Amino acid sequence: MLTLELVRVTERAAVASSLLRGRGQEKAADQAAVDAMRRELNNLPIDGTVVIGEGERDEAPMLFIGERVGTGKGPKVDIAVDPLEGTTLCAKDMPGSIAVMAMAEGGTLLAAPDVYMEKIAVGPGYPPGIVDLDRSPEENIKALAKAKGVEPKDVTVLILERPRHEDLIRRVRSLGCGIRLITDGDIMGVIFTSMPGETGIDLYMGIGAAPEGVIAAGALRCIGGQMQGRLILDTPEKRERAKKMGVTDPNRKYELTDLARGDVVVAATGVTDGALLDGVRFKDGHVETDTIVYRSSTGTVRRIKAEHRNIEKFHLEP
Ligand code: VTB
Repeated sequence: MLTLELVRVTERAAVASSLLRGRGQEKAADQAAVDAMRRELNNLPIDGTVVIGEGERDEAPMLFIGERVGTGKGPKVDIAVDPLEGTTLCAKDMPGSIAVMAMAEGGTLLAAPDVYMEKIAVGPGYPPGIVDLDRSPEENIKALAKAKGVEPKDVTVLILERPRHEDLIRRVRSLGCGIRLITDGDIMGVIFTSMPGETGIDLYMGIGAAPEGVIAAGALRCIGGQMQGRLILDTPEKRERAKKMGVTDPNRKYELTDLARGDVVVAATGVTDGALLDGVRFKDGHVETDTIVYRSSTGTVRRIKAEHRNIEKFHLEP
């Protein structure tokens, strides 16, 4: 039942932020998504705690880490939200921004601080441990190619386009691989590896944000891909912040099931058009949304195209 409820939450957040597509206002678009998501979350029959949110209590007025959401009458669950993933993509009306959240059994999602995380992810069907953060990019690509029965040059890697990845990109290219560079949105970047047939992506590598890593892990748990993550805690301040959130070993390499351990449901709705999801469309008399939902306990992936006619419920006034 809660699977569908979750879809409603990301749909509403997507519609709210889609009104600000292409307006160059990252903060306003994000705020619209946050407001809508929080309003809908608080209608759900859950006793939820935000473990991945908009920030720590003193920096985020809403959906802060530790905030209780839901009616309080229902299962104890962990909530991880990224109300508008890819705020810049939305502000520039570029492909790939989504409204996304994960819900899991209480205490089973890693409460990751908002720091960087080194990540590696591959889709399903490979032997366990096929790639590893402790091995070089070259070793990982060669191992993956061998398991896939292709040459390294036939492996396609997705990497965030950032100056910090210059060396990684050079090394991956030196094997002849194709690289899909994305400017933002590495939750979808990781998820893409789980559907190589649809997306053409075999491997995700590089450094993105840690909270996004946990949400992406939730989706991979459903399909059975592999992922590892390691927090980048390169200052005493970050180590302290992580420690307060329960991270005892700052160098720990997290496996997929350390990032998202229990039953987890992840829902993502397109805000702008993307490779996997269409953006929100305003039609005569109704609004259309496109959502994908992953449920780990059954491995079900649902695609939900919705036409919303009760649009007054969306609080569409700017
Ligand atoms: C990535 C990307 C996000 O943050 O996680 C990135 O997927 C990492 O941070 O969409 P930098 O932008 O500092 O490199 C986002 O771009 C925004 O949260």
